[in-house]
Amino acid sequence: MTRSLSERDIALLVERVDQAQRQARAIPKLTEDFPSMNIADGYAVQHQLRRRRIERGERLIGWKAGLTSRAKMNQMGIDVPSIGFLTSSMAWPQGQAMPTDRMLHPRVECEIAFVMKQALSGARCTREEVLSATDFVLPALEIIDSRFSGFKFDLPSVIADNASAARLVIGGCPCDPLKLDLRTIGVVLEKNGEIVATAAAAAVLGHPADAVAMLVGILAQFGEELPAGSLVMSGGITEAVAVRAGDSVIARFQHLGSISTKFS
Ligand code: OOG
Ligand code: MG
Repeated sequence: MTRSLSERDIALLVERVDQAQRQARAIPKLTEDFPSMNIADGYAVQHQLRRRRIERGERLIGWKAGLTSRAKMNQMGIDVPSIGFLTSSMAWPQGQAMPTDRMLHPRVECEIAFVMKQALSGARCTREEVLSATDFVLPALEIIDSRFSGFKFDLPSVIADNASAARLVIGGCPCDPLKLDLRTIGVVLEKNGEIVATAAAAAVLGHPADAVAMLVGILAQFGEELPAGSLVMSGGITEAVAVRAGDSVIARFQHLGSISTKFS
């Protein structure tokens, strides 16, 4: 797909989203001022934001797939998966309360994280290639926080906002994905001791490794690869759950262990 916006408009949007992310200030979705904005424009903004954050000293640690489960697609009203980048400043240690004062309207997602031992590239990456290039999988929580008012956006806007990436917590037991059937891994998400969502990992595009293959395909469109050592978040298995200061969440994954966090 070719871009519809000029370099000047892209630069303006990069500045707008960067400020919103840094100041935790809500802005209207970008297509309100730029109705012709398309997916390619969204990724152009995201790429420049990535460059800015790396220039400021953040390290690229991997990538995330977003909107990969029916639950997430229905919740957000978008049925096309997308990707975003992950940096060192987004990783949060398990066991340390996560402040919410720099977030607008955080939501928690339970996901399977992949750690890659081999690089992957190409437009037609397969599930089998992903599984054999994976060092191990881990249970993870992603904390998303849209910079758009009311958590309302369309696909070009959310791509520009780096797929709502905010923070992530990983833990549990590293497992070899070839020794498990990832499709049937069940997850129970609890908030403040109550079960708020349950699902099996097949909710993510039929198999979470397919989300990684999809991500590799999108990277290939930009002439990029998924490097060895990357962390990949394969996408929320259940709906995202809103949280605020004082809440605690735990996601219990079958076979992989639990992952929890508390918000302050
Ligand atoms: C977009 C990001 C979605 C996932 O796991 O599906 C995402 C959003 O819903 O704000 O991270
Ligand atoms: Mg996610």
